[in-house]
Amino acid sequence: MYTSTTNRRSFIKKMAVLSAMTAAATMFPGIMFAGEQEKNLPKGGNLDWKKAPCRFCGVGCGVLVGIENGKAVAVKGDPKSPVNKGLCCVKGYHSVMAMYGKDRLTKPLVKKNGKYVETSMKEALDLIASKMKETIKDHGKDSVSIYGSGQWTIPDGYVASKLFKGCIGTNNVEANARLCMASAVTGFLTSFGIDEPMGCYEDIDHADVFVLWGNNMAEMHPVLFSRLLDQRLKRGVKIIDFATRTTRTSMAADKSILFLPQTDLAVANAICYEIIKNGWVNKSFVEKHCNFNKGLTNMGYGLEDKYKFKDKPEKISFQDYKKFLEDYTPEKVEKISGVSAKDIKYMAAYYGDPNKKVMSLWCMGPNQHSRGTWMNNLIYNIHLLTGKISTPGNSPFSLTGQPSACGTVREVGTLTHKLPHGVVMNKEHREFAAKIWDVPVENIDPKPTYHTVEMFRALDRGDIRFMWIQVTNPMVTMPKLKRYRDAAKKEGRFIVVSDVYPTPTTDIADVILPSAMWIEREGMYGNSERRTQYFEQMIQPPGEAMSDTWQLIEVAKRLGYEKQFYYNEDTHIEEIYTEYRKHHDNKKHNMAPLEVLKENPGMQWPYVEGKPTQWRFNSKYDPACSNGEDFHFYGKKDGKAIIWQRPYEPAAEEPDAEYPYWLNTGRVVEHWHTGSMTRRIPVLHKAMPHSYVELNPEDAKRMQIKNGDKVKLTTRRGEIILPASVNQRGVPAPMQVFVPFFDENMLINDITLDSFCPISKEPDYKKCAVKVEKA
Ligand SMILES: Nc1nc2c(c(=O)[nH]1)N[C@H]1C(S)=C(S)[C@@H](COP(=O)(O)OP(=O)(O)OC[C@H]3O[C@@H](n4cnc5c(=O)[nH]c(N)nc54)[C@H](O)[C@@H]3O)O[C@H]1N2
Ligand SMILES: Nc1nc2c(c(=O)[nH]1)N[C@H]1C(S)=C(S)[C@@H](COP(=O)(O)OP(=O)(O)OC[C@H]3O[C@@H](n4cnc5c(=O)[nH]c(N)nc54)[C@H](O)[C@@H]3O)O[C@H]1N2
Ligand code: SF4
Ligand SMILES: [Mo]
Repeated sequence: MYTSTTNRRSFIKKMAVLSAMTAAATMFPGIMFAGEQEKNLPKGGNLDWKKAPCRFCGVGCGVLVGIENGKAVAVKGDPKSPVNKGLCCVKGYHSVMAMYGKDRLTKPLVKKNGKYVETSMKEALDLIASKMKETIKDHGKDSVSIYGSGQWTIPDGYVASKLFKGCIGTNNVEANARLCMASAVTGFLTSFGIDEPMGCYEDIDHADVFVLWGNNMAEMHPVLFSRLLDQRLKRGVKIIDFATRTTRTSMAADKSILFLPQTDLAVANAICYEIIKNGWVNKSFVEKHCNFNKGLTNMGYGLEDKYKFKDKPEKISFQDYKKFLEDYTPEKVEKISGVSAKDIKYMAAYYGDPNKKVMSLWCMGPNQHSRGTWMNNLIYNIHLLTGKISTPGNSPFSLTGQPSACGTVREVGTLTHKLPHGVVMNKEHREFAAKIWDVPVENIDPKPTYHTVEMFRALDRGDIRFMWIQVTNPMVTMPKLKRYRDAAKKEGRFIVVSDVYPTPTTDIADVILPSAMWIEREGMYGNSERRTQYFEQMIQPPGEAMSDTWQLIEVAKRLGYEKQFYYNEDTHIEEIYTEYRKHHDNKKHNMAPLEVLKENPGMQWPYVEGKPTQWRFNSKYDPACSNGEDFHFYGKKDGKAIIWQRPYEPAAEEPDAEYPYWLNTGRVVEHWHTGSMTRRIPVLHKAMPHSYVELNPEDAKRMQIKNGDKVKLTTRRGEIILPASVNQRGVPAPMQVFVPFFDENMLINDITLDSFCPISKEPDYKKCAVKVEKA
């Protein structure tokens, strides 16, 4: 059991004061260096330090958690971790406090006559199982669904997929990574035929130039960003921030280049135009290793229910591609994008210089984009044309957001069309999974059902009647939220929410299950660089809180799947991981055994003959290469990567006379997403107590809005009032505003748009049209 309330409060207070002092003393905002981390350790304590991956972002820092009398009381960066080499950021440093908020959920709650009533875990699980049975009987197997998370551990996602896809036989399995990494996945699949980055963080130590394609790395991937800054001190590397808004990242960069929202498509094509025009194409690489394709255009934006799209790839010649790029001369693109032809040529010259190694980094800018798959393809085009790929320092690197978006969603395959090793549409993949899951192959449905936005639309229509939500807070994070909140509240819907705190999502639940969090249970996460990291259970969860994995196993057994869910309570995590590894038992994806994970600060896959693979597709490093050449893009049948012809197309909703501004949304360094955890960490909450709308100073002046004044934002979906932020942390370009989404009291998603990339189905949270007025 965890600490008593009084102890906990005084502990949190003490930590808050101490850490506020150190945070202010750090050289770089948000980073905690080793010396500073040590200064705050409880005096005279006898801490037992245990290793874990950080709870928060996809960087996946290795941390050491200090345990004293059954409580987690301190965190420091693990000097042995090659990811962070002893550093950690403010979120990681304070992460243990997120487990000790005073309103932690400790008992199951069941809604009876509009009120939540405490019940036992056994009764709550019985109720969930009987509701599922009843719903399947009355409405068919595709009326029950699970909506999970990139913050699920690998075992959580694995048992969810096995239960729903393998046993119940519905592909109604989705995760919040659809809102986050889906475009990265379809980008990889279309360009290379296989998911996840070819390179690794060590690329940072070799690259000469870093181009950030619309991500605020200083705030969102702070420890990795500090590695870039460190290389600049040591080797004078260049950092270019190519973005729509001036952020801390832009301020720290050597050069900040601003473009108009959505026009990154045009600029990327202009860079390719320059590369070809100036003879910077790596001809032998392109001839040996690349094909050229075009796909359908004018794809739409997914705004209507049951929207379907299937691309029709067609081979084209290099000459066709060259001709297509004539529409994208730097001079023409300057007019669309607001980026000067000179700056476009400046970026192209770095990519084109054979003596410069270039690392491109991106996250939500290119992914949450109505042409997100295309944006990912276009960045790969630049690296493929110049042959700057899969070698140390030459690296198109798609950063992931959540601690296990790669590990649990992409690798375990917790998306409607996916299986751990492949896709539901493929007969061999189904047979392979069914054998490991010990279910009849006919159980696995060959047809994908709903991607996330469509899953909530199906709940609204009544096609879905039961939804289990774990480790995600969709009633804050879904776009065009009002529709989906109303949907969840409709008669005849049954919603189960597993969480650690009350949230707007537990507010719409019929059953709330208290979950064990992070090191209160055992598990694994997989980070951006294909590193799988294990953590043991270090402390007891509060009250009746239970791991998400075990909740699912208990329900699976009640549904009659004892044979498939044979796991032993004491050893189930090991059993599940060992079973899971069988899905990836090949040179392209083999995962390290548990003993290796336990001994090391994580291990990268493919893990082949006792060694991790750092650079995939390069025969010098990757044992899966088998074509006898220097490179082998083995994700594609002919071993060649694809350079895609992808045009510029406008956003789903662009500013007009009535709604003249762009609305952009995102995050801040202090808070994790919906703030459910970080707002319960006093020092972080104090540093960033509520949301705001950032305005460009010129716009603010014209509207006579001062910092702190109330501002009304209106879109076609509704309105919201927020305090203005002028000349504070970030500065949007003229006629654009920015709002973070961490504050459940100012739900910006009530007014965002649910348009998505037709290929990835990832919503574009970065763009819609908004009216801005002084309130
Ligand atoms: N402190 C903290 N760290 C986090 C998180 C957190 O909540 N808090 N969340 C984690 C998660 S899950 C994620 S996904 C990442 C997100 O990490 P980021 O992607 O870095 O963060 P965001 O604030 O979502 O997006 C900011 C960027 O979107 C760009 N952008 C806006 N419009 C466009 C456009 O049209 N094109 C392009 N190319 N760029 C555009 C802006 O230029 C800006 O740099 O952060 C992870 N790390
Ligand atoms: N407007 C706007 N909206 C966005 C985005 C944006 O840029 N703009 N970004 C999107 C992106 S990239 C992402 S990744 C999503 C993130 O969206 P969400 O996943 O919805 O947000 P989180 O706050 O991370 O939700 C995690 C929940 O899990 C709970 N929790 C913590 N630990 C545990 C545990 O061990 N077990 C259980 N069961 N629960 C636990 C937390 O209290 C919290 O309620 O938001 C998306 N929404
Ligand atoms: S950078 Fe990310 S993984 Fe590292 S300590 Fe911070 S939140 Fe944790
Ligand atoms: Mo994300």
